[in-house]
Amino acid sequence: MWNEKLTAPGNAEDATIAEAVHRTAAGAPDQAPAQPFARATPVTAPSSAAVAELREAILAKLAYAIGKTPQTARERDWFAATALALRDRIVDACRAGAGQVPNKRVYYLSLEFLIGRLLSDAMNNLGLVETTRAALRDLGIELDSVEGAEPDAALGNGGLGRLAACFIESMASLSIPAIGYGIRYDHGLFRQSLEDGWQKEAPETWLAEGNPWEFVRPEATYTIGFGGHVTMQSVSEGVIRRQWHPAETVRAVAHDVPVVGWRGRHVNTLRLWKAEAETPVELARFNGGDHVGAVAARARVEAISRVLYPSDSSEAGQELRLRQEYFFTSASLQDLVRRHVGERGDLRSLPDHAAIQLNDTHPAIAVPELMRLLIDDHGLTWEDAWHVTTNTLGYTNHTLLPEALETWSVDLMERVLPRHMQIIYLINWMHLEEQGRHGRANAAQLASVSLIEEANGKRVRMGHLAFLGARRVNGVSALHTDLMRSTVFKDLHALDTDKIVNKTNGITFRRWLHNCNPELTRLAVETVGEGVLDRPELLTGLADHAADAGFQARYRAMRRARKEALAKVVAERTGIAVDPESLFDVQIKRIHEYKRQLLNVIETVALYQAIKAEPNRDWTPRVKIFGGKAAPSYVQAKLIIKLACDVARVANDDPDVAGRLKVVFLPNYSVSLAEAIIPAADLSEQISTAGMEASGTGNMKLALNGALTIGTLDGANIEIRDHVGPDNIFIFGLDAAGVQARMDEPDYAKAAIAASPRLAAALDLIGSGGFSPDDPNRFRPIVDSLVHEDRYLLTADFDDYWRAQRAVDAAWNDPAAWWRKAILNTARMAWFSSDRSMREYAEEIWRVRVA
Ligand code: 26V
Repeated sequence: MWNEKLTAPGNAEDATIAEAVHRTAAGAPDQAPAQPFARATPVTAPSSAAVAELREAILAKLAYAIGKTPQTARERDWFAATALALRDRIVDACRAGAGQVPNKRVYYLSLEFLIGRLLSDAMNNLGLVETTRAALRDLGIELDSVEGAEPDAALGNGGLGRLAACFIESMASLSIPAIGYGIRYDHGLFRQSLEDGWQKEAPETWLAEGNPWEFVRPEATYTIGFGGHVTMQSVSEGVIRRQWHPAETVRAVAHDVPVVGWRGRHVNTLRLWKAEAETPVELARFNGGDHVGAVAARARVEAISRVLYPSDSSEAGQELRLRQEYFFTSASLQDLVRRHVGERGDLRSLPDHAAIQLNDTHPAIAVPELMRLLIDDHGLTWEDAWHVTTNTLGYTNHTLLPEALETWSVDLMERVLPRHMQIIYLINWMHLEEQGRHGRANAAQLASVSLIEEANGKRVRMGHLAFLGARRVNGVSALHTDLMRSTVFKDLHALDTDKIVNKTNGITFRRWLHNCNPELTRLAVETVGEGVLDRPELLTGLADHAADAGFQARYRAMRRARKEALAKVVAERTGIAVDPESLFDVQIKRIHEYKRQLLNVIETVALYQAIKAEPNRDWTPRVKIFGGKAAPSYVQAKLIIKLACDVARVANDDPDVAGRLKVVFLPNYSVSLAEAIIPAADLSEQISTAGMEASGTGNMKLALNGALTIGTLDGANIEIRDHVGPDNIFIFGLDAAGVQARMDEPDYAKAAIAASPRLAAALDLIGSGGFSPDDPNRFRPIVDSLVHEDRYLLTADFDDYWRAQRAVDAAWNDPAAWWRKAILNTARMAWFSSDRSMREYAEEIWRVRVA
């Protein structure tokens, strides 16, 4: 089914660009802007019958599902009515393929799905963008404002959660039968505001007015246990059955969000679990007058799906987090086991019909949980259960940072999941025995591969557990996968050298090109043909036009329009006026020391000083744009945000640098804000300490949209360089091996600062209160941590970063060369589609056929 036919319009310098200049990308005050442009697909007017039909469907939803009239409806009501009408179309698409049981399904278990808005995705994939626009316009409503009324589903922290969202969309687009399993958090990632430059967090409330996309499935409810004890019972000669008697239980209720793939060909399900108490209220207590106590137990168990943990490293070790992990993993496994038994009967054939992918170690408790379900509930032998488990599970690692590697104390595990701890001990015992049989029994070797770490109290290593339980373990970029083999998993890798494979991340082009950048998409369609919407590799055809002045002009016009729109967003949200003629230099991602926003801020300070010293040089005008959230407990990251804001205030107010340098920290970075920023970026900052960023995916989104990357040889940056070519990217700094070597040098930071007068001067100004006259010592901790430790090698890379930035300035001053590079980036990024990633997983990990 494909509803709207795309044809290239004759008039290339189309109205949408001019339109964008005049329209404010508003959105609700606290929300990200709606996409302020017409979509690239399609250009021909939709049929009037199709428009009328959808219009009537929306009106009916408004009346009968929302209970409003067009006169009383708010934008949010129009959004809900439109979403419900489109959801019906998704259900129709779903029913077209219903009835057949697929041979094999993929189950993607992820504690995070950072989805963002769904309306534009649904419209675009159903081919109904223009039909919806026209239907709403008939009713006097603008699609842009309806889109702006949809809250982001921010059920994730950053890269890992956004990757899961891209993958689920790609699987639907490739017709890979799949279910994504996660948690339906009442409150997603916190809302960030900046009070005098200090990050403040407020709860996020995406469900405040309900969620029109979801279906509640009370019939898919499972009981999840916690605590209690385990009994043994002899069932026959030599056969002992263990039974877990949990002290506490909670119900997991399925909420399904349909995910429609490209061209509406296939629909998958995102099944999110909500925790509900078995007993909503203890009536006797309530009637006895204890109204609060009567619901206390309920509040305790329902806390499990209340809030997303807002950290993407450390802070592990909290019981609620472990309960969240077990809750969603157990519900998902019970659900898929029940489905398999219903469809096939015998659980020993599970590996033939199910591939379960663990998104990081958060669902690693799946290893003992699947064993428990198979053995205790379904009577399989240990050997059969282990065979099923290790042929069904796959594990993706997303970080090697020590503080982000999950471990759980044995004490806590024994208290919360006593039966699982028994199973883990047995897995470990057999695993270590096996080492002995292979003559690898020395204490150090055994300690390094053991599931139990004994260094600081006994703890279960969840990465090791996932590794042993999985058939394949993958990293997310070539470098990251190599480092997995040579560092954290070195000894486990030696036991089975085929187990670790690489699957470089990708991004869905539907959202990160077609939806967020319709002008560029249209330009691509007009230049290389409509097939590019299905086969991104056709983008390479743009390379033939990269040096063409006319084509460059159109590419620039696209960027210019998006920069003007972003400038309006910046003005609305920060009050700062930025000039779209300037180079827009963008660093958008979680705030983390290893991502080195601080390196960028220090370079900004050095640039500020240089401009003030030589105001009459022809400086390249730049706007430095930052966006990102810090974990609420991450003191240093919050101080870096404050520094960026203080530098911004001083630089933006200084007439000496006016017209040359502006600094902006955009608050409350989100998926929808990313959709507004990325098409407007000229320069993409990917400057992590080499070896520390597993892959990055923002780097791919920005390069696809034609921002040039300034970056280190880290994560997928290396593969991006390989694709776009070394002349079309600005690489600087130490590589991963260089970082390792430098870390072993004593006092390397002091030496680097002494050798760089520019760095020393910038640090002096920051450390002496140059940006914080009200509190001159405010940033001392930042400067001190650089001088005394510099764990992230900022000082080592600073001079080369400065050099690379000046190379960027020079390149910007040669527009024909700059735009050629930008176009070549777009032309050569097709490989980074998450469709490619998903095909690779399907073939090499899941062994499912892709049509
Ligand atoms: C760890 C923890 C530790 C306990 C507290 C909560 C929590 C939450 C998340 C994590 C792991 C975060 C790992 C992560 O997000 N990695 C990112 O994954 C992206 C997708 O593969 C990748 O592009 C980024 O480079 C990588 O940092």
